[in-house]
Amino acid sequence: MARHIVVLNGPNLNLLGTREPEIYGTATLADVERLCADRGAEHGLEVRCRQSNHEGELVDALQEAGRDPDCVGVVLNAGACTHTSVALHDAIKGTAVRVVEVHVSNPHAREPFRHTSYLSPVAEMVVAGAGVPGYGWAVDHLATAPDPRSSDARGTRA
Ligand code: CA2
Repeated sequence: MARHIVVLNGPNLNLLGTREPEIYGTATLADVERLCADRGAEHGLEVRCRQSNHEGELVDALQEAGRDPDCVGVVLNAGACTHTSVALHDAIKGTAVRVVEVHVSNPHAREPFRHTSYLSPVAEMVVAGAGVPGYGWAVDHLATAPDPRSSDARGTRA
């Protein structure tokens, strides 16, 4: 099996580029997935993209990624589940899969209910407010940063 990154998008992200361009821009989910695939290819990695409007399917995808030794990590924009989901928090923690949390907008600059993330405490990195390019940086990170779970990486971070 090819070494790969999973790009996982949650509820309503299939609507990207169709409404609220002042918040989310005009790029579509297909554009996001193409960007990630191209960026992964630059690093010699396959990128597998999934989108679901269902929390449980996101949990399943995280568990599958965590079981797969060829999965380098997950780029996760969990959409609104970011702000509600203990199940996603537990899935990330329980599988120890590497996760970069991505948001197109900056939730901290929006309504108070978006200021809490259940995922940030268990994410390796968070990219928020950078628009669609943030997905590419998340792929870059997973492809190039030392795996913090490996003994080689211990002591390399400030
Ligand atoms: O900024 C982000 O990427 C978010 O994860 C997007 C979520 C939102 O609930 C988070 O607070 C921040 C919502 C995704 C909905 O996307 C739409 C895009 C276009 C039109 C309608 C919804």
